[in-house]
Amino acid sequence: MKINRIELRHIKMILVSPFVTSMGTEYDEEHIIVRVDADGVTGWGESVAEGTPFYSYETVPTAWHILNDFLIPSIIGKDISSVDEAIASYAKVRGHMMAKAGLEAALWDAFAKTKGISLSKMLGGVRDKIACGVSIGIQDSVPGLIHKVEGYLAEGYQRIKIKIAPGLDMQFVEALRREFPNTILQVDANSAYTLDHIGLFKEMDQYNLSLIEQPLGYEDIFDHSKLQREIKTAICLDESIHSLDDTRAAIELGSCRIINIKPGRVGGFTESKLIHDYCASMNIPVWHGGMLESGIGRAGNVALASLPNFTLPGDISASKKYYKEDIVEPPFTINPDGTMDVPTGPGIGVEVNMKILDKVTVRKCEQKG
Ligand code: OSB
Ligand code: MG
Repeated sequence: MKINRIELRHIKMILVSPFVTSMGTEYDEEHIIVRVDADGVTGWGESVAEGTPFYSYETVPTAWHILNDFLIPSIIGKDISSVDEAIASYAKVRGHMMAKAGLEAALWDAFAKTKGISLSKMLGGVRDKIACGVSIGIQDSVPGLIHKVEGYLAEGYQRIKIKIAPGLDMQFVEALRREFPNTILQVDANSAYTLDHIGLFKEMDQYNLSLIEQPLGYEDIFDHSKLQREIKTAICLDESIHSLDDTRAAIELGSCRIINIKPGRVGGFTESKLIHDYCASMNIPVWHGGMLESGIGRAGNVALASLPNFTLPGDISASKKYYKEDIVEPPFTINPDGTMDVPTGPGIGVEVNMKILDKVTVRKCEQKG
């Protein structure tokens, strides 16, 4: 596949409601859309680097730089026979997982379209529907949160995740468990706590949460092993896991019993699959995280989540949970049973609406081979 042209678009999309976490409040989402034109097909990917370095050190400008100055030059104009070959050509670039993942996603889409198969099939997916959950930001009040949860459960979502931060935790967890005794509940701290909070997490054990996501340091693996030994509830790592090696360290140290896979955080679908397969071999369930993606990134997430060991509902929700207008057609919706259909058409299986994409594009650039 000759890589003829690669285009980057810095996009900015307004969220339907502000997303509050221990890291701050997001009103809109900035990402990079990667378009690869190769041998008559067009592949699309999304780099989930954000406008701020609060979840990850990467930002839209750092990913833009790494893509333009290192990743794209290593493949532009070349004839590439596989995604692995592309990855090998930029393997010496350290880190910058979100930049890499955006380009890799566009290449996977292009290769799947060349073969005329869906991205799900190309990645080894086995499901035609995936289980969906929602991630709810920190709310102003307990009644406000309960109201939101009622709405999502009525739509069919199979599990509820809430964001927590010190002082904004037990009251929400306790109320949700009381109101919704049988709902699958989990919390995400985005690294807002330390080992000084062991008592609080022990207290949380009584609420039968399915997991506690990333309670401690954003690169920590060791302290999480100490916390996991002290509590019954499963810890799930998000921020700390950037590779298969991190995953092995976390599992072997007993730092968590569940892994959140986000292709952007681990450098792409290829590393995601390695982590997925390793976790399957260790009886560690995985689920698909989210980064408030547009429909392009979401399509890739849905395809990856169709692999067999994604046994827990993911942070993959309907387009309308995030944005009034998505940049793909059809937008992603959920079924009454809280599942989402995995697209079956070639590649990502959804069309990009160029009019809406143009509307959300802040700047663009291209390289030609
Ligand atoms: O920690 O999982 C996270 C969004 C942005 C950055 C980090 C996280 C999140 C979410 C939202 O929780 C998940 C989604 O896309 O629905
Ligand atoms: Mg998280």
